[in-house]
Amino acid sequence: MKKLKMSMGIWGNTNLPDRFNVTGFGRFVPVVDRIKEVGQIEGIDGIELHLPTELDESNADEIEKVMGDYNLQIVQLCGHTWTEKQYKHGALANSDKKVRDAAVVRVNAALDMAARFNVPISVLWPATDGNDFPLQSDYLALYDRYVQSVREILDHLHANNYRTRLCIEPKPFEPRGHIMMGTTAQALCIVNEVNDPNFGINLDIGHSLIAGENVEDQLSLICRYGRLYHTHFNDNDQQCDLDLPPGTVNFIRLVSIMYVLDQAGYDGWFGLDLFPYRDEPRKFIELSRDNLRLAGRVVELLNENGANDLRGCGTSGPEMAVLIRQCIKEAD
Ligand SMILES: [Mn+2]
Repeated sequence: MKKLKMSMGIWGNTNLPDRFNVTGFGRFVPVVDRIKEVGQIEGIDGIELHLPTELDESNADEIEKVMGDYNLQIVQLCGHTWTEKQYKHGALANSDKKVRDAAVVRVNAALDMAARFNVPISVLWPATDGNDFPLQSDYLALYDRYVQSVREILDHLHANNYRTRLCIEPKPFEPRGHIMMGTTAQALCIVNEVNDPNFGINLDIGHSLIAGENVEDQLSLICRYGRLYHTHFNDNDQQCDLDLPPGTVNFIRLVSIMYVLDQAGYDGWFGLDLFPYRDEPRKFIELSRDNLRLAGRVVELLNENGANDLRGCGTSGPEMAVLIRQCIKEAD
């Protein structure tokens, strides 16, 4: 099997408060120790972080050294635009130009740091751009301002000849009641409008699931336009964004996702966006790695056993279900 390149978002392997327990059930782990923990886990070769929360000028040298010690690379660096008070009513689409400008400066700073570490991906998550109350926000204006901010960021990126690719990560709700561009196709619509080779999609599987989406359809649509630049893997039961290890809620769905990625020739990273509120992060990471590998082996067996022909005709639902079951048994 082709080796799966996996990266872990290091916001997940530390203490994780929730809104009902703002002190969390775990213990705070310093960033460098989180990176070391990831580095010790076989099969995880990359990390994902935020600037300035987890990486900034003050600790960049130290992080560079630790990454060298563990042979890790930074796969994704995201400019944090939702944790400070000024962003409570939005960031890149905020109605206040000063706040919007601050968000652009923040993303640009992440891109500047990304250049130092040759980071391939930088995520844009419109976390607080949206609405809670009906008619609270003018969406025509939100889209105008969001696209304008993205164009300014891309101008900065190209003016510096950066190679990092900027990705929208759509999510339908939480923290806002509605987040703008909440579905995959909405994000893709804006990506296609901006039409820049350094601007694409990071599909977070869990976000797509809570939007009620059929993930294999969404991935196929993004790949149709060549805009799938990154992925975030996790699982949930389509009620809330639980960020459980991929394949733990619905393993067959994970197989279907991996099948479509293989079919599309996806050669990017398999990011892990996990929130182990109550469990050991290491268990979440290892379970995720093992489930991704198992699903990958199932996909290989499906390919060897005629899944493509069965699927091509679109008339063999029960036969495909049996084949998937047989391949899971054989792979495990
Ligand atoms: Mn994510």
